[in-house]
Amino acid sequence: MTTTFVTCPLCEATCGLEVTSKGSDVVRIRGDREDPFSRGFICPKGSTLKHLHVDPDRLRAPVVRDGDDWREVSWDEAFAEVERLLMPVLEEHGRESLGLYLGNPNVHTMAGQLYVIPLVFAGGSKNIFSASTVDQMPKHVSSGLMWGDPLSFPLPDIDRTDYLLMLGADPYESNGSLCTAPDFPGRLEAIQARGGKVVVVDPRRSKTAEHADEHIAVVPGTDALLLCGIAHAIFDEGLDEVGRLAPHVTGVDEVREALEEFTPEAVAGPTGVEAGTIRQLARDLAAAPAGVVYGRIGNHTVEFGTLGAWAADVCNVLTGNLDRPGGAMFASPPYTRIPQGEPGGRGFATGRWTSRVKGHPEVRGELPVATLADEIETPGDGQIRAFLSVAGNPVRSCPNSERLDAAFAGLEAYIAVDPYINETTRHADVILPPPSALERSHYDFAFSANAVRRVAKYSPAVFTTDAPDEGEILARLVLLLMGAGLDADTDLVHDQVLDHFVDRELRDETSPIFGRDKDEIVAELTSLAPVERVIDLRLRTGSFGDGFGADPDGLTLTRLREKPHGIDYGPLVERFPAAICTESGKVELAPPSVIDDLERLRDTLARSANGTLRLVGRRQLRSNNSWMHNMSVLVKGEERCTLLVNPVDAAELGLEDGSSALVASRVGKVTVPVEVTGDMMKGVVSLPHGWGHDAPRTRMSVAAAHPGVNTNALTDDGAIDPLSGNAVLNGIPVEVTPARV
Ligand SMILES: Nc1nc2c(c(=O)[nH]1)N[C@H]1C(S)=C(S)[C@@H](COP(=O)(O)OP(=O)(O)OC[C@H]3O[C@@H](n4cnc5c(=O)[nH]c(N)nc54)[C@H](O)[C@@H]3O)O[C@H]1N2
Ligand SMILES: Nc1nc2c(c(=O)[nH]1)N[C@H]1C(S)=C(S)[C@@H](COP(=O)(O)OP(=O)(O)OC[C@H]3O[C@@H](n4cnc5c(=O)[nH]c(N)nc54)[C@H](O)[C@@H]3O)O[C@H]1N2
Ligand code: SF4
Ligand SMILES: [Mo]
Repeated sequence: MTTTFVTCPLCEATCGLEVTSKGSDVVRIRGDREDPFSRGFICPKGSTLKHLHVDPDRLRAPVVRDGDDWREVSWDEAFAEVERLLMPVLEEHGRESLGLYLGNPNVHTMAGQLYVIPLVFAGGSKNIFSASTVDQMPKHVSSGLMWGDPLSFPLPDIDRTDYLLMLGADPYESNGSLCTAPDFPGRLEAIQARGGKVVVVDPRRSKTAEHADEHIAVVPGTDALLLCGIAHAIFDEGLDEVGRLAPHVTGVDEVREALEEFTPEAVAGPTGVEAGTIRQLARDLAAAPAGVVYGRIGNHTVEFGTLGAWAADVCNVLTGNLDRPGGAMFASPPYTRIPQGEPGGRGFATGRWTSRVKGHPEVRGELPVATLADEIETPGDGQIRAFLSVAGNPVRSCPNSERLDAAFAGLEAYIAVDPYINETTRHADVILPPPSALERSHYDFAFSANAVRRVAKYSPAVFTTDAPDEGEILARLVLLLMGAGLDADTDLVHDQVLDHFVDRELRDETSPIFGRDKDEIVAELTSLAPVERVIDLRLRTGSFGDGFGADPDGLTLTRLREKPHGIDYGPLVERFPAAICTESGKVELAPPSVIDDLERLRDTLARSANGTLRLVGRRQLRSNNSWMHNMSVLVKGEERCTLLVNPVDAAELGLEDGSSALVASRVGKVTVPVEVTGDMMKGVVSLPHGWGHDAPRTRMSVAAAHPGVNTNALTDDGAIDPLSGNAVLNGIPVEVTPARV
């Protein structure tokens, strides 16, 4: 029996797992009680790493499409086929004819962290799309505009806060997002146990809302208005006290002025939240020794996503809670250093180029995935004809996905890096499957950079495999796209990845290896595998690193491996003002583009809460976006893909619990079982996403037996938050009628 301690790569919580194996079999997976961060917590998905590993539907070898069937081929044949199909299209139609979609699991793999950027460069196309524009792009934009760094998310410091106002997040099901905190529910209960308060704003009484001290039902899509009302009340009642950061914040008066019309009384109608409640929220936030406003999916994937993301932080700044313990803190993962010195930097801008068909501005180098079908379908120079997807299922994850499905069917060449033949990859010509999560090592660069504690953990691979790892697969694609041919050595790419990180350190005056000899540094890393070299380099140059000799007792990958449960370096620390990298060197509370966009929000003050029925989404503990419905342990039991309907609405619409409803939107319709529940706000219905596994030519036999329906057949690709390009996935106007069966 062998025991291996690893980080679960399935969601953002990064729980420590204890994996017991015998030979090539997994005997047991349970929570690692000695993991200093997750302390034994595990959700029902964690142990399914075993089921994923043994799933017969998971591809072990590349497949090439052969009419309606698939043919297993060797890796060499597969890459030869990729070259044969892809390169002529790019040669004839130019680089812009290549589209890329980078899906959610890329943030959970080392390959995604290290090899996707070289892939994007090698592709040479601006037609880059990712899950970010169906998710958190508004928060990147507000963070970029406010403190100059789109990657610095303000994290609710839940372990130390006294007051948490949470909008559009359901961590009892999702285990948290843009806030990595394993056992999020337990940490919320700890706030209550120490006398603090948790308030949840959600049109549905979610499990999280049920456990909160207060649940406030809000009209979908109106959180930005609500938050502006709270900010207004903070000013109005003289509760604004920026505190320590006051000399480093600019734009307070502009915000006060811009929010003049957004009185609690004015926003009460359209949000459905009483003015008195809004004023009380402002008072409670301001009165808490440390409090924080935290918004997630329901505040971001909406019509006013960027405004909502911004307004949440306006409230944090105005109450002195930004970068304050117990407030909204910024992560300081051990593989980075805490900025020192004077604030200021290059700032953040979007719109360096625009999408061809609809002119949407680029944000962080990518275009809104909601416009992907436009780019594939619309003829002309720069039309996408060839496609590469890595770890994504956009035909289920993105708005108006029936249209996207048809668009994918018309591609001239499509290559997917994915372990499954799902609703999207079934359109591929070649599928290149990475090994399972138990067959790769891991260091969570992505989520330790959103974590509420400063943790370091290395996960060795549980099993070895002869198959190429995902970094190797992507490296071969990089070489192909660079025109280096089929026989080029992937070490070229691996070295380029390492070079990038080494060069950055050697140039950085704050690095312990600033100005040192490159060969000497690289020589210390050469005995390691490609990914491990980067991990070692980053740990050694990070806050606790050995600095390649500067601190002989400091952290190295070898020392971290001696602590298989990981190391906890304590709670978050203040980073501002030094970490502010706007051009002004100040926190910009009133970025001009945001203030301009308030005009659009102002127009909604006249909207009434009643009238249109609106569709929202939800997550479920036993489900993970679109790809884990093939695990029978997760999908067994009652049907979970149901339409939640308030009893009053159900009576008006003629729907009964257990009956079928036809849900129709501007772009599509689905027929779905109804669950009548007082948990839903009147006028709002809810469907989970990621379902709809009844498409032909997929290979997910368990999922196909529990298909559910695709909610993104209803979401509208024409609706986009203009500042971030994020899709609007919540608050979709729908009509619901009894379905004739
Ligand atoms: N209506 C609605 N739609 C939504 C959302 C919503 O709330 N409502 N949420 C959105 C959000 S937040 C997100 S992040 C997106 C997610 O949507 P996607 O980016 O499409 O990601 P997944 O659905 O998680 O699909 C993951 C794919 O990656 C594959 N995969 C799994 N592990 C690996 C691996 O290690 N390597 C590789 N190469 N592939 C792997 C799986 O087989 C699957 O095909 O969905 C979005 N869509
Ligand atoms: N089990 C499980 N865990 C997951 C995932 C999963 O698919 N399954 N996906 C992972 C991913 S990729 C992400 S991004 C995170 C997301 O994690 P969360 O942000 O916690 O997302 P959800 O659980 O979808 O919670 C969103 C909540 O917003 C509410 N809502 C909808 N519209 C509105 C609105 O307009 N205003 C307000 N205030 N609320 C609204 C919904 O009712 C729902 O309760 O979860 C991650 N964890
Ligand atoms: S909460 Fe997330 S990280 Fe933890 S075991 Fe479940 S899926 Fe894995
Ligand atoms: Mo996500």
